Amino acid sequence: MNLTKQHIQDDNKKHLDAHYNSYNHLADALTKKGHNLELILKQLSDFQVAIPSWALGAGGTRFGRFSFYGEPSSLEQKIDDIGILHSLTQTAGAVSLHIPWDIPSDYQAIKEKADHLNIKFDAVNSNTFQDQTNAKESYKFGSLSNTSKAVRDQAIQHNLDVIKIGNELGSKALTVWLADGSSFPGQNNFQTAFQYTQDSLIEIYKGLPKDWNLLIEYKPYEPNFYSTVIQDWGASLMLANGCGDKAYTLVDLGHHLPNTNIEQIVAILQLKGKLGGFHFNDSKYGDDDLTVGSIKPYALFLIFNELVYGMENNPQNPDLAWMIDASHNIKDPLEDLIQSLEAIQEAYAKALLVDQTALKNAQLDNDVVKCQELLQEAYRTDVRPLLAEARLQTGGAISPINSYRSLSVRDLLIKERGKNTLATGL
Ligand code: LRH
Ligand code: MN
Ligand code: MN
Repeated sequence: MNLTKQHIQDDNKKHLDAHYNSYNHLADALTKKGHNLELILKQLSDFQVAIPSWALGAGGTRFGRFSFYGEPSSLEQKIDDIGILHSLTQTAGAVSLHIPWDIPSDYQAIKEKADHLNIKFDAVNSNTFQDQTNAKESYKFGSLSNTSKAVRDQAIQHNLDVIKIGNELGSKALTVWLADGSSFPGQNNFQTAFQYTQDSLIEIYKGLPKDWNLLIEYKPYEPNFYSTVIQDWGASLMLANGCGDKAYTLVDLGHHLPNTNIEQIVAILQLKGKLGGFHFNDSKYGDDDLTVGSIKPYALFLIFNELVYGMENNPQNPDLAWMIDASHNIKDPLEDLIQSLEAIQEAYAKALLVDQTALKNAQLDNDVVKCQELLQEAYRTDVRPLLAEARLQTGGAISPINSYRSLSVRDLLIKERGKNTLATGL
């Protein structure tokens, strides 16, 4: 379907008066407090988040999957869907592919399509947690950490193949997440498994093009429930350091044990120049992959507060690969992604409003109350008009969800693709 700038502009007309009412009010208050609105609007417009190719269909649980009509059934259609998201939000200017779920059949055509929609190819994700059809070796007992050299070699080769695919598309990073671990005590030798993983990652690292990064994701449990080889940021950082300068830790918000202080992890990794990427989602219990900001928006703000501090004070840390890693069973996946993108921008905008100088001074004075007030002053600001203005200025929708609905995007997709489509992936 062709969602043009004109469609969006026409739909914006209904919201313009209300928007300017609230924006002018907010702009006035923020300017009086000394904020540079032009700069904040630019920072918001520049902040682009990759959409994973597997989030565009309705996800499932291990108990069932309920299809959402009009889902994309090819990579081309997935890129089209990201184009829709990007037109409305102006924040989804990248795609992150999972291989082999989304191997392009025609590279030139895919590149042209993405280019036309202003979408870049961000980090590519390898997959050694599922057996692929016709694969010689099985990953049932691990991949890069497997006790069998043949399995490890197959997994290493897969990662090298993924780099090749990403390179053709213009990606600059490989994300490795391993399901490797054990479900029962005694099943694995922890030391051997870790050492094999390090050795395998070094082989993959050697195959990285010069300007590429290796992003190593950690997760404490699932699908293994006794031990996971790369269980936490410490394990990931050790492995990254063992590989070299171009290897970094990737933080997925859902990959922590309850109550972990994620903002502190983020801060220290940036200090050490080792935070490479970020997967956004939200969770109540585990790796729930719920809509960003739907459960713990204040925690997200505190994380962004550290990210903003790091982006301003840690030149030793590279630009981060931002990606949404959420997947749904019950919502329209596009509406869900719009909500996630909005929550990310909201947390980012609030973090940009934190008065860093005043905070530093309050910290020096050990004025604990003032420190909290400064953070909460920013957090309590309703920044939504700022996000809307940033979108409006770049041709997006004042209210992406409302425009998505009033322009009947899903109905048009169903008309085009039919009811019984099934996306690849999760
Ligand atoms: C693992 C994970 C990882 C995978 C994705 C599908 O839980 O977060 O990033 O690639 O989910
Ligand atoms: Mn992830
Ligand atoms: Mn996950």
